[in-house]
Amino acid sequence: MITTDKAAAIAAACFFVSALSVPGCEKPGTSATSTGAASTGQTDPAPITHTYKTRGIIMSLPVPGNPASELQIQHEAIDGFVGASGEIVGMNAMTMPFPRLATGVTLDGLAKGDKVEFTFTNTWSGPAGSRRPDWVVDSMAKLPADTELVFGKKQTPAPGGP
Ligand SMILES: [Cu+2]
Repeated sequence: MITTDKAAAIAAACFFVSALSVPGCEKPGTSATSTGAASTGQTDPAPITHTYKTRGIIMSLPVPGNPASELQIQHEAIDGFVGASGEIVGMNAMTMPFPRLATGVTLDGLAKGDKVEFTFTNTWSGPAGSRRPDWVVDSMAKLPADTELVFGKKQTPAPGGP
């Protein structure tokens, strides 16, 4: 199985890359909303949970008996993706692993190269400044092969911008 640590590390990298192109979001943990909890060292801020719907292409599927295999999807940009600080930072189109499926979600009948529409829920939790993502696929549906997907940049306004 893919460990949560691995998934979180990849997610953090994913988020980091996304944050880089958003002025003002380079250091999510240092925002005014999180410094209070960080300085007191008491209670972690409340988890931030959001569900996203996007489309993509199956790049790889988990193979039974092969712990190194996993579901990877190249997904379209997610404009509304919420970062660790609770602000919308967006996510560019990218390939990322989705190792966890909610109960009842199946990959049966899906093959590499299939186009899909899916939803996933991400929760940021942990201490301010070092929040970790954790995401689970909630639904998965195959799209017609001739569906046109767009793998581009997110359209997320810069914080404080027009
Ligand atoms: Cu991503």
